[in-house]
Amino acid sequence: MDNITIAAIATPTGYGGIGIIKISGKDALSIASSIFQRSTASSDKPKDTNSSCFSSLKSHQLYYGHVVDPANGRVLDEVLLSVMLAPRTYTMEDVVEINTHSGPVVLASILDLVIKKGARLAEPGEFTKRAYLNGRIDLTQAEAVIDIINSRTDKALDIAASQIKGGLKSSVESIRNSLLNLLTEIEVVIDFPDDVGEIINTETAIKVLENHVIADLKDLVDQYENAHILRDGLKMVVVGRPNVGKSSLMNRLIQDDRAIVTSIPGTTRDLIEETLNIRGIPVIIADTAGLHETDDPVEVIGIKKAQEYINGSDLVLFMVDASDSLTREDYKIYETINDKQMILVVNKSDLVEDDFELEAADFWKKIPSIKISALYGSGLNELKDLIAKLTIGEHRFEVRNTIIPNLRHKIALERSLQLSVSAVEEIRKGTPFELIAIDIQEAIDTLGEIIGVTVKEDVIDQIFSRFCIGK
Ligand SMILES: Nc1nc2c(ncn2[C@@H]2O[C@H](COP(=O)(O)OP(=O)(O)OP(=O)(O)O)[C@@H](O)[C@H]2O)c(=O)[nH]1
Ligand SMILES: [Mg+2]
Repeated sequence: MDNITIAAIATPTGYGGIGIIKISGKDALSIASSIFQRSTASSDKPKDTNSSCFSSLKSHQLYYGHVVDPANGRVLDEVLLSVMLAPRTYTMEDVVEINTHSGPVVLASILDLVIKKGARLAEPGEFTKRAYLNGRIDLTQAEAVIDIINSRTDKALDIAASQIKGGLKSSVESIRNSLLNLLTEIEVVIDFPDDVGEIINTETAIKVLENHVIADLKDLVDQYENAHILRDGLKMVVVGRPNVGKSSLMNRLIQDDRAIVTSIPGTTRDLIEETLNIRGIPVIIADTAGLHETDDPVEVIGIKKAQEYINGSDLVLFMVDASDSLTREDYKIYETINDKQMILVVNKSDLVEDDFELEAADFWKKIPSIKISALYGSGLNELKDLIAKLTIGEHRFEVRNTIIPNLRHKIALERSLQLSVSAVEEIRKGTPFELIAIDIQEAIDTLGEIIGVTVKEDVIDQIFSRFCIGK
């Protein structure tokens, strides 16, 4: 990390009430002072700039005044300046935020001035990266910042909020500390091999590993398996042959006329993605081009896109038309998706009798299925219940269970679990402690990757590249 002062527009671009330019670093205050003229309550006219008065500015206070270009005296905006001095700030550096009126031109002009005065444009996530590198937060808390911003449901927000408070961090730290304590004892044994019995009780060591390491690691991995979808979202795709009603269902679910619906087969040619909330699960739903054999070059591309999307999806809604007999094409589509978790959605049930049963091959009977009418909206609640049941099973989401690792954490947790299990086996076998120490050290380092104590530069870069500029 260089220690150049950084700056960025921290609010979304566009027209609005307030826009914020954030400056962080050792020169934040002097840069802000060089373009800010403070006004007193009795006069809202800019006064002469007096940079030295900035030394008297108190931390965590708001100051009223104007941004003025010192080169020509041009007043750019009436602003509020928040001054926050290190270390009690987001980055643990001096931070100044200029609250301006929000418009693309005014924000860009003020940012430009700040850059001219010596700040560098911040990279995506660089403020949060500094908070991490300066030790205010660990890596899981930094990741939670982006999760909070991206939360699409209340539950996703609860999970991210618990992580930003350090819930996952302290669970991982506590497991890591148990391993560190054990390693310290083992290292003493290695130095004084004759006193093994006095220094370490192997039964106690195994108990520590089993009760305070392995059990807790398993819990966290289970939490991921059971509930990560609540945060990461479910990738769901509607597939079927042309004209069965895929776009009608998508529109119904998102309650918007997003996709064009017509009675002409082959209406949808491109892939259309939307997000929605189904029983608290953030769902990304995709409507696809009807799958069938065609020479139409546009449809061919659409069908290829659909097939690629299906491969990366978590759940397929396989739609067939109740008012029409199943065709060879329906079976062909089934062949391409049968390794996926799916729901057979029998649409247009309004056109058939209530006791209608789909005449399908026996092996289809095992697929969870539901009758709906996308046109009239019937069966949609049952469909949502089924989606939730298949996704999070019977697991009830409890607030106390908000510590939910992400995929990066889970991979590291599994690795340290594997190492700890093997350490127990080796201790039982009487393997020399030198060798056991290697496994334990690696388990410690792997847990360190989660919280960012032992982590490679490229992992850090990859995490922060997901951020937006100004965060
Ligand atoms: N009666 C009835 N008609 C429906 C239902 N769902 C869709 N339709 C009609 O079926 C036709 C095709 O609907 P779409 O939603 O465009 O079907 P699609 O599967 O997206 O079609 P492609 O994009 O061509 O693959 C339209 O005329 C819809 O109004 C339903 O539940 N009942
Ligand atoms: Mg369509």
